[in-house]
Amino acid sequence: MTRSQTPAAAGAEDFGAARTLVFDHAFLPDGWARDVRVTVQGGVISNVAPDAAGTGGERVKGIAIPGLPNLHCHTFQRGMAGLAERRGPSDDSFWTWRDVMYRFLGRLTPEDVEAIAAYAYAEMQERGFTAVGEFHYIHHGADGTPYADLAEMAARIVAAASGTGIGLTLLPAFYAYGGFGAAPAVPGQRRFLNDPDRFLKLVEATRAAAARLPSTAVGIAPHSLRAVTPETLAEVVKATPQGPIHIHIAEQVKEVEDCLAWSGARPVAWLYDHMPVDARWCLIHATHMTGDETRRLAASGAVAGLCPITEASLGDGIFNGPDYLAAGGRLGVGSDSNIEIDAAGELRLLEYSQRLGRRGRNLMTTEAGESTGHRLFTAALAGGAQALGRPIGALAAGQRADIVVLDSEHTSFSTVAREHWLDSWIFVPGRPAVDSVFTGGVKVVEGGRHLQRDAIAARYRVTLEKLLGRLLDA
Ligand code: NGQ
Ligand code: ZN
Repeated sequence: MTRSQTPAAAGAEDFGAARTLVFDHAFLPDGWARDVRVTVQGGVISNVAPDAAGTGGERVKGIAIPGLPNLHCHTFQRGMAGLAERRGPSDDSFWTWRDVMYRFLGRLTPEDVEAIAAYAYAEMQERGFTAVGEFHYIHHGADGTPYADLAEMAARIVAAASGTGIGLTLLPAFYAYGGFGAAPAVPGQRRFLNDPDRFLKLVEATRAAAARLPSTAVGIAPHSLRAVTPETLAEVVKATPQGPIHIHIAEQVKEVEDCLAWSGARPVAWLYDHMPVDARWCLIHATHMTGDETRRLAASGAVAGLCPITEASLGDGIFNGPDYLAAGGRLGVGSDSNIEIDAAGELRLLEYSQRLGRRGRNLMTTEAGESTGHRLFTAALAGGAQALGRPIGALAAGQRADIVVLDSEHTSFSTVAREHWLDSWIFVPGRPAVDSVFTGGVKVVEGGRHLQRDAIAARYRVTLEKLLGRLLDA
């Protein structure tokens, strides 16, 4: 099967005439407003006017909020969700999960990756995410041989995003070694490997593939300190003067111990001692930090990329949220392994994990009287937009028209005043609350269902049947 030709379903790149949408309610940068007229041109908001009832435009029932950026995703892992939840022969851990994950990805063809990505991206939009940062590391064929087009897999990600309408920041991962100190890679990592030269060619080829979906941003993602050496990390960062830089860091205790044994420093401290970490950077997980590391991350202006559902699933630990917020740190959320895709759910677990660890409540706040939902949501909008390098994160002129509309008849909203709506959306889940979604001003979800759901789900089902049949035979 060739790459999907699905015309942007989605039409996220509909550069046609201006379109005017009028929302019953909308969450604007300075708070809630009624009868909000949003004018969209070329996928971007050109004007926002509150109290605009009766001035024309398409009426949209419900509560409009900016779509949340999903800043960290390995989309293919959606296809193995639930398949590593069985006790193994020895103690299960992040590392035994990783073995299952490597076994799964060893089977994936480019067609499979595209089919799984399309399904996950459609689901993201149904659950409140309108842009995704794809931390992309399956580059080569199963034996490690590059495809004829070095960016074949990246092109599949672009095709999937294009067919669903989700906004994309593509982050090709640089992966050169199997562990700290240039340890050799294991066979399960063959598909990820490049030296700096070939990686930089891959980034160029990725930019060419991304140009097919004009709003796509491209950055780089040194996979982790485990997968690079100081020299190769410095080389790829130096050769990439623009765009986001994402890296997994300090997710597991073993990783911190191995880093200490290798360098005498903890991962986050090592990174700050050796690299020019600034607002272009997004540190994924940063679970295990000292107070000093927490303050350095906050002061640098980098974003902490938190993935609370995956971090719970993998047994990583709990991010030091309250101290980080008190130090003015920026954060965003990601669906990472995609075992559960839900924007509100990530924010909820970010707060609940703090409550469980610290035995308190409303911990991801700094001011008395502050709404926890409001703080989490606005922080993750700003941090997510920064980390994805995209003009998103607010219903305001100049931003992409990526808008999630909540069902105003849902009891989470219909029974409470609007200053509680974000808390209700995040903390009172029940029936899914997303009604419609617009990306680039074009409707992609209606009645809680992606408009292409049936075709995308059918292809996904066939793909999984093929893959899991083979996995069971293995
Ligand atoms: C990944 N995922 O690259 O998919 C990683 C696991 C690793 C998370 N860390 C593999 N959640 O870190 O080596
Ligand atoms: Zn990850």
